[in-house]
Amino acid sequence: MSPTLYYHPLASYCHKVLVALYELGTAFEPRLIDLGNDADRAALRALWPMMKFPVLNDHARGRTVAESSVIIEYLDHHHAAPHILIPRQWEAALDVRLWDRVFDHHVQGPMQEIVLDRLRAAGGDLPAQRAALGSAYHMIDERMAGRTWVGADAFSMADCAAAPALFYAGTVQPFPDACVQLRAYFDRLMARPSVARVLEQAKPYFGMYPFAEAIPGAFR
Ligand SMILES: N[C@@H](CCC(=O)N[C@@H](CS)C(=O)NCC(=O)O)C(=O)O
Repeated sequence: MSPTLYYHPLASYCHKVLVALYELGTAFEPRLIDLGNDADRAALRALWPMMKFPVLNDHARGRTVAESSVIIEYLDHHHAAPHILIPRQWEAALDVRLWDRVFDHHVQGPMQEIVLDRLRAAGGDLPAQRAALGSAYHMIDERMAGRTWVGADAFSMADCAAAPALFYAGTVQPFPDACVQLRAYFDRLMARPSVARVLEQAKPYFGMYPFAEAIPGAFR
């Protein structure tokens, strides 16, 4: 029996896990959660009281797994050809985990605060969050010098985290022109079939996104 993924097609942390599932070729049952629906909220709460998605329910192993990075570690471990997304070599794995954290905390974090501010119509300028994104962009740009993927030589969990983080962050705070390596990395990520598939599935929901007008035409 395939695991069930509780998710929403628009949600950036769900994108991260969907990219991993498609990279690994893991069969799963998608269970869309509408947070405006009481029954869906109750289903999510029963699995993960923090009420955040994605959550993976692996019925066959009797295990519920929350937190996008932990879900990817779990999938990578149990996949028939494990250690595709997290390298077996310890030092290399450490780099992947570091860059995964960078994208979650220093790109998704400030990006989500800016998005929430617009959702609440609070009208804040949020200079600290914008400055944090600017610092992250420059650090990623430097990291990408001479590299194809951010965490390891091959596509890894860090790239799964980078794709949705940069996709949505670019709509709230454009990448500086000078960050040519970051821009080239973003284009490589968007061209990756797993990422393109996730964005294609998100398309019908983009109208719900408060910065929908800033999503590049190629993805709408
Ligand atoms: N640290 C969590 C973050 C998950 C998260 O924030 N998910 C968002 C969607 S992208 C969510 O559940 N939002 C609904 C809410 O906060 O009510 C992870 O990595 O999975």
